Amino acid sequence: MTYKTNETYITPISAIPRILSPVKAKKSPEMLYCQPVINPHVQKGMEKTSIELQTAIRAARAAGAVTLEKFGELSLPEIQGKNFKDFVTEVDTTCEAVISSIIAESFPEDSMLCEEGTAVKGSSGRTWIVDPLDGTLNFIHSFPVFAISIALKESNNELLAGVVYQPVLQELFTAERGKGAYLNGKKITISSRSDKESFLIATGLPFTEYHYLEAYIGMLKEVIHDSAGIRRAGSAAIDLAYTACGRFDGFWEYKLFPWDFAAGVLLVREAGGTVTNFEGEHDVFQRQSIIAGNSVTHPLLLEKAKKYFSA
Ligand code: 2AM
Ligand code: CA
Repeated sequence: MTYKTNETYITPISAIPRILSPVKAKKSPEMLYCQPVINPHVQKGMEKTSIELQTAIRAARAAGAVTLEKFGELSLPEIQGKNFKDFVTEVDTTCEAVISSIIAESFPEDSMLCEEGTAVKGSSGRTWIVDPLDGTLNFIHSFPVFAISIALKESNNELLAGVVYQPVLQELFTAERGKGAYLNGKKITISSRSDKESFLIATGLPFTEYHYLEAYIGMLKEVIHDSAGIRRAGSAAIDLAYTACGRFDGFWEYKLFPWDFAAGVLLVREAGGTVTNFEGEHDVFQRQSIIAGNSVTHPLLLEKAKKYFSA
């Protein structure tokens, strides 16, 4: 059940089916995590949002409440190795169950592709792409940089809607195709910086596959020279959201999955930025590499990616 007030939508954690949630609430979380959600309809300058975006926001908020219940309190048995250095926690799987049930209830015809394995084949041609907890390693280490990422794409791979929600900071990044990108209801735009000396560039380091380590280091060295600084936050969804709102001037990473970048790609594009893969192609779902930036940083990073990564 979602309560609606003049200014806010509130999803109490009790509204999440308990059967989906092995995470035990210790102290009445209803009030603790009833974070005010800015009602998209009452935000000045924000065009009326679709029912799809509203649903994605509701799902992201519900999952965010689950993460906050457990943040800083994970015990070892709750953490499993998915692959080498790739972890999954009970929180990832609970969040995924919460999000997928909310989406499936509202859009039973749509397909779903989720990081922890929930896969639904629908008839509509549209696909929800979900990362229930992006930055799991950070979450495990109580490093408060993680997000929920939910996107909706059409069968031609064009993105329709995207949400990246950072529960600790209560930052909600939203975008719909053709309607701009927003942070907590305020319109955001890509950075306008154009001088190398001031660029803050985000990236992701290789962590499991090392065959491209030399190429990556080669590119990294050049970007170090061509920027004020580099950041490795550990969540591609947040890197892209921060690029969309101008905190970062650009972002590049190799070997990402659709759930890591789908929502963030729409955020950057709707904020006026450019996103391609390392080949410069617009359809980012064809490969696993991402470059995002403004009219100066995107070409700069693309040129270096082509130099170091083309065979
Ligand atoms: P995840 O937390 O959802 O798995 C950043 O490099 C991206 O890689 C993140 O979006 C993160 O998504 C993923 N990732 C998976 N394992 C990682 C690891 N050991 N270190 C850093 N990032 C990891
Ligand atoms: Ca991820």
